[in-house]
Amino acid sequence: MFFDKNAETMPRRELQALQLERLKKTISVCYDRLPLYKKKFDDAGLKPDMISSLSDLKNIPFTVKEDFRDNYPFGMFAVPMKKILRLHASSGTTGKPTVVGYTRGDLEMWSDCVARLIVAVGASDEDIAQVAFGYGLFTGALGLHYALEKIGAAIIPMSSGNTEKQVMLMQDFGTTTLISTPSYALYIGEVAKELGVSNDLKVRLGLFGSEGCTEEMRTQIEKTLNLFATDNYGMSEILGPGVSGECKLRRGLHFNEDHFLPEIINPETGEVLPEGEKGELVITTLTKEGLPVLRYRTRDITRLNYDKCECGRTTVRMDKTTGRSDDMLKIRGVNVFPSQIESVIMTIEQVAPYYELVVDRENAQDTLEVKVELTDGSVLGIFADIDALRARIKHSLKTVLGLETKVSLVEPKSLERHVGKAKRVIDKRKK
Ligand code: DLL
Repeated sequence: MFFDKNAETMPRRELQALQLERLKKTISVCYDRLPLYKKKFDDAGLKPDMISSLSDLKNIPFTVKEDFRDNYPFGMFAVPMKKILRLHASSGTTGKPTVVGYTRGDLEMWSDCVARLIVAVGASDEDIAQVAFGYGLFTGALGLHYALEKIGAAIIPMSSGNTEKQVMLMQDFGTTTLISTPSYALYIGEVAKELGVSNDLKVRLGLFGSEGCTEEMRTQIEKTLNLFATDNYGMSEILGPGVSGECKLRRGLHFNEDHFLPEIINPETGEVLPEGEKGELVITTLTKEGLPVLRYRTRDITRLNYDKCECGRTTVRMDKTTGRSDDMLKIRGVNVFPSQIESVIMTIEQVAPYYELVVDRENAQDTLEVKVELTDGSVLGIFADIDALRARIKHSLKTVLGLETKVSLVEPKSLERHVGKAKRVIDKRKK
Protein backbone atom coordinates (compact mmCIF):
# COMPACT_ATOMS: atom_id res chain seq x y z
CA MET A 1 0.00 0.00 0.00
CA PHE A 2 1.08 3.51 -0.80
CA PHE A 3 0.08 6.87 0.59
CA ASP A 4 1.57 8.83 -2.31
CA LYS A 5 2.46 6.32 -5.00
CA ASN A 6 3.82 8.87 -7.48
CA ALA A 7 6.36 10.24 -5.06
CA GLU A 8 7.28 6.86 -3.61
CA THR A 9 7.87 5.09 -6.92
CA MET A 10 9.23 7.93 -9.05
CA PRO A 11 11.90 6.83 -11.55
CA ARG A 12 15.31 7.81 -10.19
CA ARG A 13 16.15 10.16 -13.03
CA GLU A 14 12.95 12.09 -12.48
CA LEU A 15 13.53 12.10 -8.73
CA GLN A 16 17.05 13.48 -9.16
CA ALA A 17 15.80 16.28 -11.41
CA LEU A 18 13.24 17.17 -8.76
CA GLN A 19 15.86 17.02 -6.02
CA LEU A 20 18.17 19.35 -7.94
CA GLU A 21 15.44 21.88 -8.60
CA ARG A 22 14.44 21.85 -4.93
CA LEU A 23 18.04 21.93 -3.75
CA LYS A 24 18.80 25.07 -5.75
CA LYS A 25 15.78 26.79 -4.32
CA THR A 26 16.69 25.77 -0.75
CA ILE A 27 20.25 27.01 -1.21
CA SER A 28 19.16 30.41 -2.48
CA VAL A 29 16.71 30.80 0.43
CA CYS A 30 19.45 29.89 2.93
CA TYR A 31 22.00 32.21 1.35
CA ASP A 32 19.65 35.16 0.95
CA ARG A 33 17.85 34.96 4.28
CA LEU A 34 20.18 33.39 6.82
CA PRO A 35 23.42 35.10 7.87
CA LEU A 36 24.70 31.75 9.15
CA TYR A 37 24.66 30.25 5.64
CA LYS A 38 25.80 33.42 3.89
CA LYS A 39 28.89 33.39 6.12
CA LYS A 40 29.52 29.67 5.59
CA PHE A 41 29.32 30.14 1.80
CA ASP A 42 31.46 33.28 1.80
CA ASP A 43 34.11 31.66 3.98
CA ALA A 44 34.25 28.73 1.56
CA GLY A 45 34.40 31.07 -1.47
CA LEU A 46 31.12 29.61 -2.71
CA LYS A 47 28.16 31.27 -4.45
CA PRO A 48 24.74 29.62 -4.78
CA ASP A 49 25.00 29.51 -8.59
CA MET A 50 28.13 27.35 -8.26
CA ILE A 51 25.87 24.44 -7.25
CA SER A 52 24.61 23.23 -10.60
CA SER A 53 24.39 19.47 -10.06
CA LEU A 54 23.64 17.12 -7.17
CA SER A 55 27.29 16.15 -7.06
CA ASP A 56 28.21 19.79 -6.26
CA LEU A 57 26.43 19.36 -2.94
CA LYS A 58 29.67 18.06 -1.44
CA ASN A 59 31.19 21.57 -1.71
CA ILE A 60 28.70 23.08 0.71
CA PRO A 61 29.92 23.39 4.32
CA PHE A 62 28.19 21.22 6.93
CA THR A 63 25.59 22.34 9.46
CA VAL A 64 26.04 20.96 12.98
CA LYS A 65 24.04 20.87 16.18
CA GLU A 66 26.13 23.74 17.60
CA ASP A 67 24.81 25.99 14.82
CA PHE A 68 21.34 25.56 16.35
CA ARG A 69 22.68 26.35 19.81
CA ASP A 70 24.63 29.39 18.57
CA ASN A 71 21.49 30.72 16.90
CA TYR A 72 19.15 29.96 19.80
CA PRO A 73 16.20 30.27 19.77
CA PHE A 74 14.99 31.37 16.32
CA GLY A 75 18.13 32.36 14.42
CA MET A 76 17.85 29.39 12.02
CA PHE A 77 14.32 30.28 10.90
CA ALA A 78 14.06 31.44 7.30
CA VAL A 79 10.59 32.98 7.64
CA PRO A 80 9.11 35.69 9.89
CA MET A 81 7.62 34.38 13.16
CA LYS A 82 4.08 35.04 11.98
CA LYS A 83 4.57 32.25 9.42
CA ILE A 84 5.59 29.78 12.14
CA LEU A 85 2.71 27.68 13.50
CA ARG A 86 4.51 25.25 15.76
CA LEU A 87 7.69 25.04 17.80
CA HIS A 88 9.40 21.89 19.01
CA ALA A 89 12.67 21.42 20.83
CA SER A 90 14.97 18.58 21.69
CA SER A 91 15.97 18.53 25.31
CA GLY A 92 19.73 18.28 24.98
CA THR A 93 21.68 17.08 27.98
CA THR A 94 23.62 20.31 28.44
CA GLY A 95 22.79 23.92 27.83
CA LYS A 96 19.93 25.24 25.77
CA PRO A 97 17.63 23.00 23.77
CA THR A 98 17.66 22.82 19.97
CA VAL A 99 14.61 24.74 18.74
CA VAL A 100 12.79 24.04 15.50
CA GLY A 101 9.83 25.79 13.86
CA TYR A 102 7.29 24.69 11.27
CA THR A 103 5.18 26.69 8.80
CA ARG A 104 1.73 25.52 7.74
CA GLY A 105 3.34 24.01 4.65
CA ASP A 106 5.95 22.22 6.78
CA LEU A 107 3.28 20.71 9.02
CA GLU A 108 1.42 19.42 5.96
CA MET A 109 4.60 17.96 4.47
CA TRP A 110 5.52 16.44 7.86
CA SER A 111 2.26 14.57 8.28
CA ASP A 112 2.44 13.43 4.62
CA CYS A 113 5.95 12.09 5.15
CA VAL A 114 5.02 10.14 8.28
CA ALA A 115 1.77 8.96 6.65
CA ARG A 116 3.76 7.43 3.80
CA LEU A 117 5.89 5.47 6.23
CA ILE A 118 3.08 4.15 8.39
CA VAL A 119 0.93 3.19 5.40
CA ALA A 120 3.98 1.35 4.02
CA VAL A 121 3.84 -1.02 7.01
CA GLY A 122 0.11 -1.50 6.90
CA ALA A 123 -1.42 1.16 9.19
CA SER A 124 -4.87 2.28 8.00
CA ASP A 125 -8.18 3.83 9.00
CA GLU A 126 -9.08 0.45 10.53
CA ASP A 127 -6.50 1.01 13.26
CA ILE A 128 -6.89 2.08 16.85
CA ALA A 129 -3.54 3.70 17.49
CA GLN A 130 -2.13 4.33 20.94
CA VAL A 131 0.54 7.01 20.97
CA ALA A 132 2.88 6.23 23.87
CA PHE A 133 5.56 8.76 22.92
CA GLY A 134 5.68 11.75 25.24
CA TYR A 135 3.48 14.60 23.98
CA GLY A 136 5.20 17.96 24.25
CA LEU A 137 8.27 19.56 22.81
CA PHE A 138 9.52 16.16 21.61
CA THR A 139 8.59 15.64 17.94
CA GLY A 140 7.66 11.95 18.27
CA ALA A 141 4.10 12.12 19.58
CA LEU A 142 2.67 14.99 17.53
CA GLY A 143 4.64 13.85 14.48
CA LEU A 144 2.90 10.47 14.54
CA HIS A 145 -0.39 11.91 15.78
CA TYR A 146 -1.12 14.10 12.75
CA ALA A 147 -0.08 11.40 10.31
CA LEU A 148 -2.37 8.88 12.00
CA GLU A 149 -5.15 11.44 11.85
CA LYS A 150 -4.43 11.98 8.16
CA ILE A 151 -4.84 8.30 7.35
CA GLY A 152 -8.01 8.12 9.44
CA ALA A 153 -6.88 5.96 12.36
CA ALA A 154 -8.59 6.35 15.75
CA ILE A 155 -5.96 7.89 17.99
CA ILE A 156 -5.47 7.37 21.72
CA PRO A 157 -3.18 10.26 22.71
CA MET A 158 -1.97 8.49 25.84
CA SER A 159 1.58 9.97 25.99
CA SER A 160 4.40 8.06 27.70
CA GLY A 161 4.43 6.68 31.25
CA ASN A 162 1.62 5.47 33.49
CA THR A 163 2.30 2.02 32.15
CA GLU A 164 -0.43 0.03 33.92
CA LYS A 165 -3.05 2.42 32.59
CA GLN A 166 -1.39 2.20 29.21
CA VAL A 167 -1.94 -1.56 29.27
CA MET A 168 -5.49 -1.22 30.59
CA LEU A 169 -6.43 1.06 27.70
CA MET A 170 -4.77 -1.24 25.21
CA GLN A 171 -6.96 -4.00 26.53
CA ASP A 172 -10.22 -2.06 26.95
CA PHE A 173 -10.00 0.00 23.74
CA GLY A 174 -8.70 -2.87 21.62
CA THR A 175 -5.58 -0.96 20.54
CA THR A 176 -4.24 -2.41 17.28
CA THR A 177 -1.20 -0.19 16.81
CA LEU A 178 1.32 0.89 19.42
CA ILE A 179 3.56 3.92 18.91
CA SER A 180 6.54 4.23 21.26
CA THR A 181 10.27 3.83 21.60
CA PRO A 182 11.39 0.20 21.31
CA SER A 183 12.56 0.21 24.92
CA TYR A 184 9.19 1.43 26.14
CA ALA A 185 7.41 -1.19 24.03
CA LEU A 186 9.47 -3.85 25.77
CA TYR A 187 8.50 -2.48 29.17
CA ILE A 188 4.80 -2.22 28.23
CA GLY A 189 5.01 -5.88 27.17
CA GLU A 190 6.57 -6.81 30.51
CA VAL A 191 3.83 -5.02 32.47
CA ALA A 192 1.11 -6.63 30.34
CA LYS A 193 2.61 -10.01 31.16
CA GLU A 194 2.76 -9.23 34.87
CA LEU A 195 -0.88 -8.17 34.80
CA GLY A 196 -1.69 -11.44 33.05
CA VAL A 197 -3.36 -9.74 30.08
CA SER A 198 -0.80 -10.34 27.31
CA ASN A 199 -3.10 -12.73 25.53
CA ASP A 200 -6.05 -10.33 25.65
CA LEU A 201 -4.30 -7.60 23.69
CA LYS A 202 -5.22 -7.04 20.04
CA VAL A 203 -2.16 -4.99 19.15
CA ARG A 204 -0.77 -6.22 15.82
CA LEU A 205 1.53 -3.43 14.68
CA GLY A 206 4.30 -1.47 16.41
CA LEU A 207 5.42 1.85 14.93
CA PHE A 208 8.62 2.26 16.84
CA GLY A 209 11.55 4.64 16.54
CA SER A 210 13.48 7.51 18.02
CA GLU A 211 16.26 5.26 19.29
CA GLY A 212 18.33 2.37 18.05
CA CYS A 213 17.01 -1.17 18.26
CA THR A 214 18.93 -4.24 17.18
CA GLU A 215 17.20 -7.04 15.26
CA GLU A 216 17.61 -9.17 18.38
CA MET A 217 15.80 -6.62 20.52
CA ARG A 218 13.07 -6.34 17.88
CA THR A 219 12.55 -10.10 18.13
CA GLN A 220 12.16 -9.78 21.91
CA ILE A 221 9.56 -7.02 21.53
CA GLU A 222 7.63 -9.02 18.94
CA LYS A 223 7.60 -12.06 21.23
CA THR A 224 6.52 -10.06 24.26
CA LEU A 225 3.71 -8.13 22.57
CA ASN A 226 2.88 -10.48 19.70
CA LEU A 227 3.03 -7.78 17.04
CA PHE A 228 4.89 -6.77 13.88
CA ALA A 229 7.53 -4.19 14.88
CA THR A 230 8.63 -1.52 12.42
CA ASP A 231 11.28 1.15 12.60
CA ASN A 232 10.96 4.90 11.96
CA TYR A 233 13.87 7.27 11.90
CA GLY A 234 14.30 11.01 12.04
CA MET A 235 15.55 13.92 14.10
CA SER A 236 14.05 17.20 15.19
CA GLU A 237 16.65 19.39 13.45
CA ILE A 238 15.51 18.00 10.09
CA LEU A 239 11.83 17.22 10.75
CA GLY A 240 11.19 14.74 13.58
CA PRO A 241 9.83 11.32 12.60
CA GLY A 242 9.11 10.99 8.87
CA VAL A 243 12.62 11.15 7.46
CA SER A 244 12.83 7.42 6.74
CA GLY A 245 11.07 4.23 7.71
CA GLU A 246 10.66 0.59 6.84
CA CYS A 247 8.19 -0.97 4.45
CA LYS A 248 6.63 -4.36 5.23
CA LEU A 249 9.68 -6.17 3.89
CA ARG A 250 11.87 -4.51 6.54
CA ARG A 251 14.98 -4.48 4.38
CA GLY A 252 16.13 -1.00 5.27
CA LEU A 253 14.40 2.30 5.93
CA HIS A 254 13.01 4.11 2.85
CA PHE A 255 14.05 7.73 2.74
CA ASN A 256 11.48 10.36 1.82
CA GLU A 257 13.97 11.41 -0.81
CA ASP A 258 11.87 14.03 -2.55
CA HIS A 259 12.04 16.03 0.71
CA PHE A 260 15.37 14.96 2.23
CA LEU A 261 18.63 14.38 0.42
CA PRO A 262 20.97 11.93 2.18
CA GLU A 263 24.74 11.53 1.86
CA ILE A 264 27.23 9.33 3.69
CA ILE A 265 30.52 10.85 4.79
CA ASN A 266 33.64 9.71 6.54
CA PRO A 267 33.04 11.17 10.01
CA GLU A 268 36.73 11.84 10.46
CA THR A 269 37.56 13.62 7.20
CA GLY A 270 34.12 14.84 6.13
CA GLU A 271 34.66 13.32 2.68
CA VAL A 272 31.64 11.87 0.83
CA LEU A 273 31.95 8.08 0.67
CA PRO A 274 31.18 5.95 -2.40
CA GLU A 275 27.72 4.40 -2.71
CA GLY A 276 27.13 1.50 -0.33
CA GLU A 277 29.84 2.40 2.20
CA LYS A 278 29.13 2.82 5.86
CA GLY A 279 29.65 6.20 7.50
CA GLU A 280 27.89 9.20 8.99
CA LEU A 281 24.57 10.24 7.54
CA VAL A 282 24.29 13.85 6.37
CA ILE A 283 20.90 15.27 5.37
CA THR A 284 19.83 18.31 3.36
CA THR A 285 16.20 19.40 3.47
CA LEU A 286 14.64 20.08 0.06
CA THR A 287 11.22 21.52 0.88
CA LYS A 288 11.38 22.87 4.43
CA GLU A 289 10.17 26.47 4.61
CA GLY A 290 10.54 27.42 8.26
CA LEU A 291 13.88 25.81 8.91
CA PRO A 292 15.77 24.71 5.81
CA VAL A 293 19.01 22.90 6.65
CA LEU A 294 21.99 22.27 4.38
CA ARG A 295 24.14 19.19 4.97
CA TYR A 296 23.22 18.47 8.57
CA ARG A 297 25.63 16.10 10.28
CA THR A 298 23.38 13.63 12.07
CA ARG A 299 26.21 11.70 13.82
CA ASP A 300 24.25 8.53 13.00
CA ILE A 301 26.22 5.73 11.42
CA THR A 302 24.57 3.83 8.58
CA ARG A 303 24.82 2.93 4.89
CA LEU A 304 22.59 3.66 1.89
CA ASN A 305 21.23 1.13 -0.57
CA TYR A 306 19.99 2.45 -3.94
CA ASP A 307 18.68 -0.92 -5.26
CA LYS A 308 15.00 -0.91 -6.01
CA CYS A 309 13.01 -2.54 -3.23
CA GLU A 310 10.63 -5.39 -3.99
CA CYS A 311 7.84 -3.34 -2.44
CA GLY A 312 7.95 -1.13 -5.53
CA ARG A 313 9.40 1.96 -3.90
CA THR A 314 12.32 3.50 -5.73
CA THR A 315 13.56 5.54 -2.80
CA VAL A 316 16.96 4.89 -1.28
CA ARG A 317 17.02 2.75 1.87
CA MET A 318 19.24 3.26 4.88
CA ASP A 319 20.35 0.42 7.14
CA LYS A 320 19.21 0.47 10.72
CA THR A 321 21.81 2.65 12.43
CA THR A 322 24.52 0.90 14.39
CA GLY A 323 24.58 3.85 16.76
CA ARG A 324 25.61 7.47 16.89
CA SER A 325 29.27 8.30 16.42
CA ASP A 326 29.04 10.09 19.78
CA ASP A 327 27.57 6.95 21.44
CA MET A 328 30.67 5.00 20.59
CA LEU A 329 32.68 4.03 23.64
CA LYS A 330 36.41 3.82 23.43
CA ILE A 331 37.50 1.16 25.90
CA ARG A 332 41.23 0.52 26.16
CA GLY A 333 41.56 1.68 22.56
CA VAL A 334 38.76 -0.56 21.26
CA ASN A 335 35.67 1.03 19.67
CA VAL A 336 32.49 -0.37 21.20
CA PHE A 337 28.93 0.39 20.16
CA PRO A 338 26.29 -0.38 22.80
CA SER A 339 24.25 -2.02 19.99
CA GLN A 340 26.93 -4.75 19.71
CA ILE A 341 26.41 -5.60 23.37
CA GLU A 342 22.63 -5.48 22.96
CA SER A 343 22.83 -8.08 20.16
CA VAL A 344 24.61 -10.48 22.49
CA ILE A 345 22.40 -9.95 25.54
CA MET A 346 19.15 -10.38 23.61
CA THR A 347 20.05 -13.88 22.48
CA ILE A 348 20.78 -15.31 25.94
CA GLU A 349 17.74 -17.05 27.32
CA GLN A 350 18.39 -16.85 31.04
CA VAL A 351 18.67 -13.08 31.02
CA ALA A 352 15.96 -10.48 30.50
CA PRO A 353 16.23 -7.97 27.64
CA TYR A 354 17.43 -5.17 29.93
CA TYR A 355 21.01 -4.10 30.42
CA GLU A 356 23.18 -1.25 31.61
CA LEU A 357 26.77 -0.42 30.75
CA VAL A 358 29.08 1.16 33.30
CA VAL A 359 32.39 2.49 32.02
CA ASP A 360 35.03 3.52 34.50
CA ARG A 361 38.77 3.82 34.92
CA GLU A 362 40.75 1.75 37.39
CA ASN A 363 44.55 1.92 37.73
CA ALA A 364 44.67 4.06 34.57
CA GLN A 365 42.81 1.34 32.64
CA ASP A 366 39.30 1.62 31.17
CA THR A 367 36.81 -0.92 32.48
CA LEU A 368 33.46 -1.94 31.05
CA GLU A 369 30.88 -3.53 33.31
CA VAL A 370 27.87 -5.08 31.61
CA LYS A 371 24.96 -5.42 34.02
CA VAL A 372 22.30 -7.86 32.93
CA GLU A 373 19.14 -8.95 34.62
CA LEU A 374 18.30 -12.56 35.33
CA THR A 375 14.87 -13.79 34.31
CA ASP A 376 14.77 -16.13 37.28
CA GLY A 377 16.18 -14.70 40.52
CA SER A 378 16.28 -18.06 42.27
CA VAL A 379 19.46 -19.05 40.39
CA LEU A 380 21.30 -16.23 42.15
CA GLY A 381 21.90 -18.56 45.08
CA ILE A 382 23.28 -21.35 42.91
CA PHE A 383 26.87 -20.27 42.50
CA ALA A 384 27.94 -22.86 39.95
CA ASP A 385 25.05 -21.93 37.62
CA ILE A 386 25.70 -18.24 38.03
CA ASP A 387 29.41 -18.63 37.36
CA ALA A 388 28.75 -20.69 34.25
CA LEU A 389 26.22 -18.20 32.89
CA ARG A 390 28.50 -15.25 33.60
CA ALA A 391 31.40 -16.98 31.88
CA ARG A 392 29.21 -17.74 28.85
CA ILE A 393 28.09 -14.11 28.49
CA LYS A 394 31.66 -12.87 28.98
CA HIS A 395 32.87 -15.23 26.29
CA SER A 396 30.17 -14.14 23.80
CA LEU A 397 30.95 -10.49 24.48
CA LYS A 398 34.66 -11.09 24.01
CA THR A 399 34.00 -12.77 20.65
CA VAL A 400 31.93 -9.82 19.43
CA LEU A 401 33.85 -6.93 20.98
CA GLY A 402 37.37 -8.36 21.20
CA LEU A 403 37.47 -7.03 24.74
CA GLU A 404 37.38 -8.36 28.31
CA THR A 405 34.32 -7.13 30.20
CA LYS A 406 33.02 -7.52 33.70
CA VAL A 407 29.61 -9.17 33.63
CA SER A 408 27.31 -8.59 36.61
CA LEU A 409 24.13 -10.62 36.88
CA VAL A 410 21.53 -8.70 38.85
CA GLU A 411 18.12 -9.46 40.36
CA PRO A 412 15.08 -9.56 38.08
CA LYS A 413 13.48 -6.11 37.63
CA SER A 414 16.33 -4.27 39.30
CA LEU A 415 17.51 -2.28 36.28
CA GLU A 416 15.77 0.93 35.31
CA ARG A 417 12.85 0.72 32.85
CA HIS A 418 12.54 3.52 30.30
CA VAL A 419 9.37 5.16 29.04
CA GLY A 420 11.14 7.26 26.40
CA LYS A 421 14.57 6.89 24.92
CA ALA A 422 16.59 4.46 27.02
CA LYS A 423 19.75 5.67 28.73
CA ARG A 424 21.83 2.59 29.28
CA VAL A 425 25.38 3.90 29.44
CA ILE A 426 26.96 5.39 32.53
CA ASP A 427 30.39 6.70 31.68
CA LYS A 428 32.06 7.54 34.96
CA ARG A 429 35.23 8.62 33.14
CA LYS A 430 33.44 11.79 32.07
CA LYS A 431 33.27 13.17 35.59
O1 DLL B 1 13.83 10.98 17.94
C1 DLL B 1 12.54 11.88 16.13
C2 DLL B 1 11.73 10.64 16.06
C3 DLL B 1 10.63 10.50 16.88
C4 DLL B 1 12.04 9.64 15.15
C5 DLL B 1 9.85 9.37 16.78
C6 DLL B 1 11.26 8.50 15.07
C7 DLL B 1 10.17 8.36 15.89
P1 DLL B 1 15.37 13.54 18.25
O2 DLL B 1 14.82 13.48 19.63
O3 DLL B 1 15.87 14.84 17.74
O4 DLL B 1 14.28 13.11 17.22
O5 DLL B 1 16.52 12.46 18.15
C8 DLL B 1 17.16 12.20 16.94
O6 DLL B 1 17.53 9.92 17.66
O7 DLL B 1 19.80 11.46 15.36
C9 DLL B 1 19.18 9.23 16.14
O8 DLL B 1 20.42 9.23 16.82
C10 DLL B 1 18.08 8.75 17.08
N1 DLL B 1 17.05 8.03 16.32
C11 DLL B 1 15.86 8.49 15.92
N2 DLL B 1 15.17 7.48 15.31
C12 DLL B 1 15.96 6.39 15.32
C13 DLL B 1 15.84 5.05 14.84
C14 DLL B 1 13.60 11.92 17.19
N3 DLL B 1 14.75 4.60 14.26
C15 DLL B 1 18.16 11.10 17.11
N4 DLL B 1 16.90 4.23 15.02
C16 DLL B 1 18.75 10.64 15.80
C17 DLL B 1 18.02 4.65 15.63
C18 DLL B 1 17.17 6.74 15.96
N5 DLL B 1 18.18 5.88 16.11
